[in-house]
Amino acid sequence: MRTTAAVALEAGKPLEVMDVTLEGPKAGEVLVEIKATGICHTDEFTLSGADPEGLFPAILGHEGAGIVQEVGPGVTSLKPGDHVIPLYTPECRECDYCLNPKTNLCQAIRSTQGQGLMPDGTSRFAMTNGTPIRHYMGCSTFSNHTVLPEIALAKVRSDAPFDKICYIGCGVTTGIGAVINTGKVEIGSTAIVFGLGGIGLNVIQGLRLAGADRIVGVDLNDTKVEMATRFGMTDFINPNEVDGPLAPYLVDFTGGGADYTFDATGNVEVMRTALECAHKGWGESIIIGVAPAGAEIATRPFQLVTGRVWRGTAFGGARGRTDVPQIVDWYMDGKIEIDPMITHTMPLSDINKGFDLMHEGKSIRSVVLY
Ligand code: NAD
Ligand code: AHE
Ligand code: ZN
Repeated sequence: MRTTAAVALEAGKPLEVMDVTLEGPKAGEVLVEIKATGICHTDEFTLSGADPEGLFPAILGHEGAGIVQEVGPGVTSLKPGDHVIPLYTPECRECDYCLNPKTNLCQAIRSTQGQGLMPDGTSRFAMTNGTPIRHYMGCSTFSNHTVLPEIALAKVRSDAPFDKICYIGCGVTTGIGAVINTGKVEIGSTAIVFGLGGIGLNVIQGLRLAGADRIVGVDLNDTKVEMATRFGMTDFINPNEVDGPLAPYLVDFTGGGADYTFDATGNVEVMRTALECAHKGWGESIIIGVAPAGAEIATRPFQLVTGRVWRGTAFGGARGRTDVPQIVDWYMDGKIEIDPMITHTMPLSDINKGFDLMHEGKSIRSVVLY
């Protein structure tokens, strides 16, 4: 079939909206009509050329929601008409990783996914002249139609609005999951969140849900304060207004350091600060941000010897087919909020404006509506 997609032709160039060809679903695969997709900083990271796994031409996008159009042979858990959220972290429920309760990192299709290919090692997308186009994070939601493995789709209730629940495909689940699944934050905790964007705000909302007492937000951009406060931030620090090193300042500000700190910036210097302002003896620092190719984290080992813990989280530790439908229910039941964070919407033809708004620090989430 033909469909319309925003194609990343090369690193550092705007996306180009064009007709592409899409092969139908093979065994174990599903054709989905995407109805809405968010633009996450990770899409920008890959488009910029900073992603060691970045391949071009590719159809980016990994934060979508849509409707099943067709299923390939052997698909049993989905049927045409089902509402779904694509999962860049699939859940096969059979691999060693899925069977180990300590991780959500299903590895059933990770190697082909990282090469921008379907599990059989081929792409379903091509230019109209036949040039193959790579998939991205197994999702490629910047296309009106896409094909995914059955294990990479969460079936969700049909009364939930696509233009809001698409955000659960990455940002909402990542931020809330980092608190609930990865940090297992206790009631009464003190936390510091670095980066108050589409992910950091959901960390804040997760901390409020978990019953944290003090939620300190850190960002270079003062315009993020209003939204962060609305979601539960109790204190704000702009590092540009702090004299001297930030970590000791934050240790002092929190009366000895935070029980939990979160990096949602992707900056390795910030990650170091986040570790070093975690409380001596027990503070945990959780890396969410994705750092560019070649970047490395550093600290004095003494920081760990004296009890701080450095951890990371992908997709908030969530097992998508199991957890995502539940998070959709939380949204529909009013337990979590999404709508105010979707600051901009646009048609696919204007998708590059979404990237511009992100670069300018003017948006929290831009959502493309098909
Ligand atoms: P965003 O652009 O919406 O937000 C980033 C925020 O960080 C902005 O408010 C910006 O002002 C702030 N910031 C930048 N540099 C800073 C600094 N030095 N100090 C303090 N604040 C600073 O991005 P996002 O969509 O929220 O994504 C955040 C990060 O999380 C990205 O690196 C993204 O790739 C990553 N991410 C990771 C996962 C995962 O599963 N681990 C999932 C989604 C996104
Ligand atoms: N490809 C990059 C790493 C990118 C990365 O860390 N991706 C996160 C999700 S970011 C969503 O916005 C992730 O889940 N990683 C786990 C995985 O298996 O990819 C690189 O550095 O190579
Ligand atoms: Zn993302």
